[in-house]
Amino acid sequence: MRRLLAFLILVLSLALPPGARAETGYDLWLRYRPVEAPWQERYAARVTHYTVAARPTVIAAANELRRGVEGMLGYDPVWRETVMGDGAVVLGTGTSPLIAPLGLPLTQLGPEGYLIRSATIQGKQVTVIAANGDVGVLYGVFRFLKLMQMRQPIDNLDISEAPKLKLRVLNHWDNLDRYVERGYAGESIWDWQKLPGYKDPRYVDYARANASIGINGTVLTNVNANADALRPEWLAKVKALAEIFRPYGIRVYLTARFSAPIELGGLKTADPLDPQVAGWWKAKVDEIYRVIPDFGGFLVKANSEGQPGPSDYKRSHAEGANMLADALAPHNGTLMWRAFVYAAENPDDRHKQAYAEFHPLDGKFRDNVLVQVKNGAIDFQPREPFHPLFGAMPKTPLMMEFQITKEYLGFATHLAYLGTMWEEALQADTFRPHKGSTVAELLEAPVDAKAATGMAGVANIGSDLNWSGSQFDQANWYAFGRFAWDPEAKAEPVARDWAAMTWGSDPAVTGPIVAMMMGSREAVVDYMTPLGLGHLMATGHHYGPGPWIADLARPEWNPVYYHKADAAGIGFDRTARGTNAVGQYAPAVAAIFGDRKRVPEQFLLWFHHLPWDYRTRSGRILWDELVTRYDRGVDAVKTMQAEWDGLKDKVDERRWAEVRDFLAIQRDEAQWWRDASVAYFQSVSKRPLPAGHAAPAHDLDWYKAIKTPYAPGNGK
Ligand code: BDP
Repeated sequence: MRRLLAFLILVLSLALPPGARAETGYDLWLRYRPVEAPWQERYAARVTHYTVAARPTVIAAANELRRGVEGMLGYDPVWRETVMGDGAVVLGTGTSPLIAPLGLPLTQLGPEGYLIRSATIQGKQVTVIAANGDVGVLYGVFRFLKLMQMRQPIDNLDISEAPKLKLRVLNHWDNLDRYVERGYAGESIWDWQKLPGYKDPRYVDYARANASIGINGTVLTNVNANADALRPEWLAKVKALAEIFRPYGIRVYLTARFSAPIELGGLKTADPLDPQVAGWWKAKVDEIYRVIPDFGGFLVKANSEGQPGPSDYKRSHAEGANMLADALAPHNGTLMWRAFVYAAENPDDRHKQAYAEFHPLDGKFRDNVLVQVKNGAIDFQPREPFHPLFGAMPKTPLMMEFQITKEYLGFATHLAYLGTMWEEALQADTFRPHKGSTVAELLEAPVDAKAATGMAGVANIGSDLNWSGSQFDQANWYAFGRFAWDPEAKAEPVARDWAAMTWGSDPAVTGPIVAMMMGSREAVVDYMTPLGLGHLMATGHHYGPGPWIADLARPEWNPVYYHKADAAGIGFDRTARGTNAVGQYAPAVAAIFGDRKRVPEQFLLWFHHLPWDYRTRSGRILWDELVTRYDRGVDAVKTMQAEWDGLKDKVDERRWAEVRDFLAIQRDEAQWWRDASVAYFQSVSKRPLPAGHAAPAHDLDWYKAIKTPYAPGNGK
């Protein structure tokens, strides 16, 4: 009997469709699950064997091709020295003997672009994946595999692609003890303690995933920097990672603590104009390049939130940055200098401080400096207008900084696809120098021929099995790569690509998933900070609502500073009558933002303080509109739950259940946000809830009493 049972179990398990085996999400969007008929046959005819030269990056490309074909088509395409028949995939640069005679138009593709073409070589039908540099070949292979993942034809190809930005980097806010600041996916994947002796195979998968979306740099350490990362024993660990990443076209960068000459060098000062200080940095940089010849450079957070910097010595950000840039320049290193500054001593609107400090420095930075600007002027809120520095420093290379990790958007459990947020920021019209000058365009156009361009994303990667803390947060890592490659990208097709590769190409699966993703960030905005509110999170860890908080040391750390609700109304007056932050934008933009009738309603309370009975565009008064939006956010989460329920048997059980449970957490927390916020604002507005909107489940004190001191990610 027992044997019969065992036999039955065996038969049943063999009968399971392959997609049904438990998946953890570790494979990300590179799942390469078997392709069904008739695609299997069509693809297989086109991938019978491949040719490639023996160089590390093209070998990595070939290995990825083999992995993908093995997974999707069920066989290992063999390597051949040359084209042996139809179906060869020819990988190489324009100079490789099989490709050169084709005279492909590669020049305009730059060092990282690629071309995929169906061609005839020696009378055989082949697919050529060609580039100027080996990394382009690797990118091309990922694209070729994506066609199959997306069930698109591969027989008549003519694709050419090149990245629009030069630097596409992740910023890991990872401490040396593996704690990740604002990390919700476990601890740092850099197992420093075991490096360089043990190299976790996961590092290779990290590199593959990044290369698949064109990321070409990674800052390994936290912006709140620790000088110890620059010590020789640490550089040996960094070198080990650099060697693993190199074949994948990824350079490593470190954060540089501005006071390192004091902490490591024993100097009395870190004054950037002191020759000893400059000498120390030069020697340190030379040492780093001896260890890591293709080291990318530094990222620096200076004079911001307690970090040391040039202002400690009454020097400007340009003086500080240039000193480091000069040390890096002989090695072609890049310095990314953050514009995220605001000071406790400065009573001016925090929104205005970075602009005030950096705008006068336009044109004063060295060529190899990129000033790294967050998308908005405050701090990665669920919604912010674009940063006024974009377009305001035409002589300075600016790079975008987005936050992939969801510090302010519900940590790992809330489903919030950030592609829509990034598209919104990148498509914002700065009107500088003219109407139609979008943020994306400014990022793409180098200020001069040699100047760098770039985009940084604060990583959401950690030691969790699924890398990002949730299945859906992988989409944000993926989307970041896509937007960094092409700032003109659109959120919806990017979501569609990710959904098909990650969950399966069946439109009955991708349709609902894309719909969920596209509305998800707006839902968070609605249940946390609707109508242009911002920064209303609880203190420190930023987990959950805290709009009532008013007792923190620095005024701009308090939520009340941001919403300014009182008996008369709510909102931050940043018009000319208020702080005049609108004056930092181009006049045409200032005219829109500064006019309560013209400002997009999504920024209404960001720029205006308005009476509770102000008539909004829906016809409702402001108070009623606010409550309506909070409820809309909660309802949107319920809709996502229903959509996900409908996918129960269409995706693998384990990932499906994880998402279901996370959505339930999100629903509860959305309700918490809504109820706590409505209870608080009602205590100020003293207005009744509009008809049909339920009273919060508890009184305000109940929400105020909630304390979650162990919420993850808090800076240490
Ligand atoms: C804030 C984070 C803080 C970071 C800071 C930054 O709360 O942990 O150190 O940004 O970007 O959003 O430097």
